[in-house]
Amino acid sequence: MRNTAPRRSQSRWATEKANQSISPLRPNNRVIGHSVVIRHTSRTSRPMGWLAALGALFAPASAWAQDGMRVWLPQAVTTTAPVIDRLFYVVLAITGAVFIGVQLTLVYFLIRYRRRPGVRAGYTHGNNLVEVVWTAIPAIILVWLSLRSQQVWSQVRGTPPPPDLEVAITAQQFAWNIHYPGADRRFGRTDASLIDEASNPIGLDRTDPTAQDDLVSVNQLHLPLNQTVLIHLKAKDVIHSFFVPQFRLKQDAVPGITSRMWVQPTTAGNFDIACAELCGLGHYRMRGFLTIESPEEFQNWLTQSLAEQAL
Ligand SMILES: [Cu+2]
Repeated sequence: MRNTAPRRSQSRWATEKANQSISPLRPNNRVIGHSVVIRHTSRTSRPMGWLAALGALFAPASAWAQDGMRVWLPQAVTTTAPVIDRLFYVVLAITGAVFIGVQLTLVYFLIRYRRRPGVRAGYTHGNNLVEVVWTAIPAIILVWLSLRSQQVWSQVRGTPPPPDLEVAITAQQFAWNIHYPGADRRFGRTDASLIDEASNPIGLDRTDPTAQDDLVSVNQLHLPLNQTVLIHLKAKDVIHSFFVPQFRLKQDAVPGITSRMWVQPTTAGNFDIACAELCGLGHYRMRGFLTIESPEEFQNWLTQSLAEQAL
């Protein structure tokens, strides 16, 4: 017979130790077996707990409401975003139809060929014609999809149309530095030795004549509606990723490489710029603000920001 006495005494010892360590702090707490029963003595803790629970429940709901209560893809606000969406829907329709067809066939076969008394299973060693057909059809679909994807890719990421505006975005831990070239449409010279994190995060050489009308803003990207914008994306320290879901555009910002992408915004509004690459402890707060507005409003913002910068 197994002797369980030592285990019991050990258990009692553990309970007593736990009571000793907990009781002085919380007189109402008790240890039952190995579990601690924590009694809330504060009268305000329960309503606060309910409030916190309600807050946690409504936080995603309010984010959802802010995004126009969408249950599907985010709003598409550039000329190329609907092109990407169309490709997405084509792939979804094909894979969705195949998925439903396969599942229905599976259920039909499960029922039709279920085990029945007196019925022996029939064995088959395959059918060459059927195998050729079910290999050829997916192959044709895949080739067609890759050709279509290539068309979309060259439209979205190929040679950009002549830009109306150019913007340089330099990502850093944990901010987006936005550099506008100003009226002369030429970016001023930048030099890493001139970088001052507080006053000159991109190291713009203010003695350079082309830098005189340049604007550098932090986390504020304003873009004019219906104009083609060429974005030069760089990184100062580690790899970041520029992501605006409404653009359907995500581009890594890699130190030492200038990546180019272009957009033509079609809808005015305020959107978030997210960093989509884990870039350090402050990654979660690397959030930029994108404003798409009419060209007149954009010019006003640019003029006003330049005046504020000169102060
Ligand atoms: Cu980042």
